[in-house]
Amino acid sequence: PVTIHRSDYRPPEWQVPDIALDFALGLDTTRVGAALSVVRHADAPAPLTLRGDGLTPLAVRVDGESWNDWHMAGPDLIVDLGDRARAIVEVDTAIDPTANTQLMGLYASNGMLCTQCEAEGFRRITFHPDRPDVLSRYKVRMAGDKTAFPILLSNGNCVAKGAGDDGSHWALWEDPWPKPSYLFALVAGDLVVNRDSFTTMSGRKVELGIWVRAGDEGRTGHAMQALKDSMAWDERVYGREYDLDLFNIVAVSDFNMGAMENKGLNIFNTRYILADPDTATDLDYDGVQGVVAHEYFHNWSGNRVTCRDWFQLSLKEGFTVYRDQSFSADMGSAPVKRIEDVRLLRAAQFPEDAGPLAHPIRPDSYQEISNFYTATVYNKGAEIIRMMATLLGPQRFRAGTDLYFDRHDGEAATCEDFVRAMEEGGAIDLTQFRRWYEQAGTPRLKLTLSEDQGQWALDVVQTVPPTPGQPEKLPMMMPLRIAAFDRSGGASLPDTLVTLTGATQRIALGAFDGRPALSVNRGFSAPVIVDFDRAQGELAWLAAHDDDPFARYEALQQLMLDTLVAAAAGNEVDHRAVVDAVAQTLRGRGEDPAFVAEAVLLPSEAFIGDQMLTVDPDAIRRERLALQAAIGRALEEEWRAILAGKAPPATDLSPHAKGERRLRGVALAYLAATGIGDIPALVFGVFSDADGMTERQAALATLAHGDSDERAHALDIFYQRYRDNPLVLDKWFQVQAWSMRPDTVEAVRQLAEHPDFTLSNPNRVRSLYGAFTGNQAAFHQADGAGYRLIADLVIALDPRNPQTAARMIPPLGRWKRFDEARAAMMRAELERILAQPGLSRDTTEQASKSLL
Ligand code: BAL
Ligand code: ZN
Repeated sequence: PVTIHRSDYRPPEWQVPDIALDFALGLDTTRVGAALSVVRHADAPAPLTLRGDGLTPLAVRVDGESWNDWHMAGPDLIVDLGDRARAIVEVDTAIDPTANTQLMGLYASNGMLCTQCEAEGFRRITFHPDRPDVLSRYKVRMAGDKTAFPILLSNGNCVAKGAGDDGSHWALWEDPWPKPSYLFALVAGDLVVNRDSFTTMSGRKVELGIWVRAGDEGRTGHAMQALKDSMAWDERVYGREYDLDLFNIVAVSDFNMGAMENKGLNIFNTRYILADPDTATDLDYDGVQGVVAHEYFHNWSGNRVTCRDWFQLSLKEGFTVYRDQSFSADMGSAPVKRIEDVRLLRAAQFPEDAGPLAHPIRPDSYQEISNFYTATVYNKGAEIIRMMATLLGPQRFRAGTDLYFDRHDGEAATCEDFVRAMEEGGAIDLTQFRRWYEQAGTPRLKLTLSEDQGQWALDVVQTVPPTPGQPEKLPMMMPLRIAAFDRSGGASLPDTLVTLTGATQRIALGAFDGRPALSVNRGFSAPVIVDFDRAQGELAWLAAHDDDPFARYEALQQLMLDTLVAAAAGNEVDHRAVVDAVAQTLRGRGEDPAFVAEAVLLPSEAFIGDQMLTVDPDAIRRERLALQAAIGRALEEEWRAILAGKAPPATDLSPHAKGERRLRGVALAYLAATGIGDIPALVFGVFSDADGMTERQAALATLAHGDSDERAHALDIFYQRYRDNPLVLDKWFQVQAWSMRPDTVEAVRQLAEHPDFTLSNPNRVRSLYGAFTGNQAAFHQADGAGYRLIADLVIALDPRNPQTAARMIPPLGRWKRFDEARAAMMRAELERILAQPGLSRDTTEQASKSLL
């Protein structure tokens, strides 16, 4: 495969200010007529290169005349326009949406037609430059059978419609805002709508529509509320108003991503639209709210200001994730949201940064851009924006974003443009900070406390580990929030923001009678790993007393982590300090049960593994279960008391009610770990009595770990009740793939043969195999059966859907972190994948890089 380098960027030789598209819609054949008005930007005559993927030009015309001066260069169409400076270039093509199993371009899903064009799907619809720095105004005419496709939608506004005599009808849509081709969208199908409206801050009324299949409209209320809340929030917090009179969302069940921010016509995975208390958990509700917000916020951070090239992807994604995180924090509990965001970063991004696929948030090269929709570009990208916001403070950050939006409105911008706007708007020098865009790898801060004549100081040594292609690193600039407490009640150093810049730095803390309890990286102010030796007593004290909730959470997690890592390494450990700290934290549950639920949750098996030189999945599982059982037994009365109270009604989505349900789920898990005889019946009781999916799923997942009769019974009841609801059936597959039972590999293999399993639905694939790769001990089963299972999946899925197949590879790429026997088996599976003939570019890139 060809490697594309960021340094090779050249401005486009031709711009396309206007495009008219004409679709004759059909599920098996859709004919596409494209008329591109092209304007030369190169000084000298240059041929027009139109990118294609699997297309054949049926006719080419220039300025209305049939044209022969064209040829194909691989998949692309090269049109020789002589010395013309502008022209109307028309190309006719035909595509088969039903055969499009990649779900990129125009495809059929459950009888409807829809599109996904980011990053390079538009070239699967028609020939086009298909690069984000070519922005056009679109006119889209579509015609099709009125019965099959009663609803016809595209970007912008519907300006005309009509019907033919033959049962067909048509619609003409115009989008006044120039946009790159990746934001084009079209939907045709039999859909119903939940309509509402929003009045913008300047008094304009915007029609809102959420389109779903008949029967699903009753589950769109939460998404609609989230949309209106997002529109109001972006006005209030960023001063950004919506810019069309219509905003449509369509939900489709076959979708590679979570959702897509097409201008005025967002297309969503049903998973992030549909929710009601019977079928969606509180986390599902939060997911809907967060993703609706994310896609809406893209209207400014992504659409009005787009990316110059795909290397700049984090310009829109990192910033938009930061915006959706801030929105969700404002809508619910900010500390809990921060804990969730950091947990995700550590689960998905830190391992990526430490492995063979590590890349900076602005990569330098790629073979297939779809492989770069990563936790690094998205979530670490969001942390980089958050650090700038922290360094600047709210007012100066807002001045920076105002400048960015105003200066680059209507443009295709770069990450550098964003940083420069922050520098100018926020009056700060970010020269060194730019390294965050250049260097991959998670920085480590080694901390030591020292004392001289009663004055205490903190020494920080910063290192950034080598990553592929980047052996040497320079220190990063970062905001580090700290505080120091005198445990005996003396004066403290209050919350202080320190800007780190050096490889070594000394921070004066002031005078303390004895070693202070140091609260460090408060609020997770920098996305780094902190190495700091602290005694159990100090961590327990911070877990109880730190005034920063995130730091309290971190202290308890560190206490648990130290215990678990020591135990997994074969050391004798005492569980008492952790039990006492959990008991202490539980006492505060009345005020903020969601925070308490997060804080008392044991670190994941994967995160424990990340702390070890060589990951030992079996020892980690054993020791984590042992600690869970110890906490379960020691605090049995408390857990039972939590469950004895009545659960809040599932319709109550207040943060407190959600927190109570979350804590009840944690209590179920702790009690189940004890192995006490009546627990399966108790959990089954919760399952049966549940009035909503949060409790029902928590109980089912708890039972799924064991081998009680109640397990089989609950799985059967759940299946029978929800077999016709795809999103809920996904959960049925998921809880079984998460199971800690020793036969999970075999169970997953059998579930893949279940009549309800299909490779054609990405949600179903992720619910079984994605959940399985997150089950560390099962995926890393010592005989390598888990690795074989995933490699078999990748091989079967790649010809059908390379994007989703390639996303399953990174877990196999972590082989360096495991013992030699496992590493050899993981490598062998990567090699087996690479030996397949006709492997996609997506999978080839991921598998070959994973071997390095
Ligand atoms: N732009 C791809 C989907 C998303 O990040 O919103
Ligand atoms: Zn996005």
